[in-house]
Amino acid sequence: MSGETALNRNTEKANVLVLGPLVPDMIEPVSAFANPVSYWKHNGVAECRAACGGDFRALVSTGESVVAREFLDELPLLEVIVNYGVGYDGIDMDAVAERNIKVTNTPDVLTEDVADLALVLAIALRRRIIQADRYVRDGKWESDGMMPYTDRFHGKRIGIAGLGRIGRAVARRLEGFDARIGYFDIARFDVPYQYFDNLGDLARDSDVLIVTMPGGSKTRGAINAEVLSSLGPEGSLVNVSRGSVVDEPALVEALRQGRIGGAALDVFANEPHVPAALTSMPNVILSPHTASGTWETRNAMRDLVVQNLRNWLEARPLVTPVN
Ligand code: 8YV
Repeated sequence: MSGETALNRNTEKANVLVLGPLVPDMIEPVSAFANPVSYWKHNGVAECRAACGGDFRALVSTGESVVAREFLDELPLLEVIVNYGVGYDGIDMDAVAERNIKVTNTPDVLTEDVADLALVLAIALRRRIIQADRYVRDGKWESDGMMPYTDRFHGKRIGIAGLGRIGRAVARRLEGFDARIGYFDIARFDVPYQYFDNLGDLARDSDVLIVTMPGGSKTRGAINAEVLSSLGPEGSLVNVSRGSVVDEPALVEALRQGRIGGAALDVFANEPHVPAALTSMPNVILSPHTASGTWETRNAMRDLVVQNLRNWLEARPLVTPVN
């Protein structure tokens, strides 16, 4: 009997199915009050159920998990989904509502790290930091002399698509760069930034368009061919939200045809798959969905997941419910 199986035979604790893998030390704190079963170590739900000898009351998912109706059908006793991530667009919320399942996420704790990475990507793209590093390593500095000039970042027109928590944290940072900030959202807010009621106009008025809107059916493909053309051949796209928000084939085409200047992407439509065309483009920076991936933030996310789970199992109010 494996260690996990032996642990999970403790029938006094609730069985928790953990999708992932998550942070390495997620399982240990959960083991203190529940029976976690690592989905990725088994072959399907039936095998997980066999490992702990019972059904699951709780599910831990990630920002990338797809929790479809059919999957929920396999978990008839499920009461709560504790998501390790702020975005829960992979969860079928209609199916969740029909089953009266509660969902929690991890807002706030990751906001500042995601905003940091958005700025890092934007500046790296404009100032060609990746190329500069390669220039030195390849000995070009010595052989060819000065590297070609790059584009300025500070003082530029920056468009923020989605002024939620992360969008606002991006805007706060941009104030320090004397940026002219514009934003699009479904509502206008009382903020000192210019409001655009559509993405095309925002893109047209931006040197850099930073995407921070949530994923899901309402925003799918929102950054389409038309928006990209509006951004223009000198414009840069940065995406730290969800791959689904950008029409990826349209982005590849826009880059190929020079209809936009470049893109820095932390998220993709079909992770971890990245379209081959993007990997060969010099004006593209690729990052493996790592915006919240610092020890500090991931530990805080883990703690929030553990607290939500614990509260649920002890019938106390959830810390960060979304429904
Ligand atoms: C992931 C994210 O959750 O918060 C989100 O919505 O996409 C990320 O923080 C993270 O990669 C862990 O899976």
